[in-house]
Amino acid sequence: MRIDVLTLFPEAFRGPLDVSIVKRAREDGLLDLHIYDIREHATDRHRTVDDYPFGGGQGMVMRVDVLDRALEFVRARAPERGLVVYLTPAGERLNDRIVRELAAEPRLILVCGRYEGVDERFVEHFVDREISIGDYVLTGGELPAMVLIDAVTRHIPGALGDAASPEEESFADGLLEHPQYTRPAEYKGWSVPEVLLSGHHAKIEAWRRQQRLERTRERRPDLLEGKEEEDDPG
Ligand code: 4FV
Repeated sequence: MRIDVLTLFPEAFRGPLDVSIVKRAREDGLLDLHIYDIREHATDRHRTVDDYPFGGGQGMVMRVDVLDRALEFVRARAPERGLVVYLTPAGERLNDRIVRELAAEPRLILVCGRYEGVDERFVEHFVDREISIGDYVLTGGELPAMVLIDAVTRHIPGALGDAASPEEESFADGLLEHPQYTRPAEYKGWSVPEVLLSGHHAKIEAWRRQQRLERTRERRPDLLEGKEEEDDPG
């Protein structure tokens, strides 16, 4: 999978994507990640990428002409067309279903906004999907882009190593994860649920499913809407 990122702060991407699973996915050629500086495509001698909003108001807006040139440049770097994703609080709320959809694309081009965002004509004419990581305002789209890259990389076949698969995890079945325990079996008088030490796999799986259902009911009943009927049509 190829992911291209358009940003005003390429240096922001150093670090979080250079460790552990994402680092190995890049080393193993499973993820081909490229970071591009939008400012490279400004044409005036002050290399301006933003301007005052028409109609007044606070802050600055990123220029459509600079973004268009930057996108055109990036598009030409690889044969696949690439799905253009703009990270914005006004986008679809990122969830497991959307992560899996994006992970199925051969190429993503992520656009990171700054200031008050980008000129709407760029969104209208060049963006395929607008994605939000949550209902709060950040200083830039860079962190949301890294969240998306991390989540999508886990679904690239082989990225989690052959042991683990994204199928056996939170949200895979629309439920929250069951609680986890490891050694020491006893700590400060706190023990581990007996069933987990029983070696009885069927009982362990039944207990874990019950835990996933209970925790989801308590913490995220919204995730169960339309699901309960599905499970026990009784
Ligand atoms: C954001 C979010 C987000 C808005 C103004 C960048 C900022 C600034 N992106 N999910 N929440 N973006 O807050 O995706 O340009």
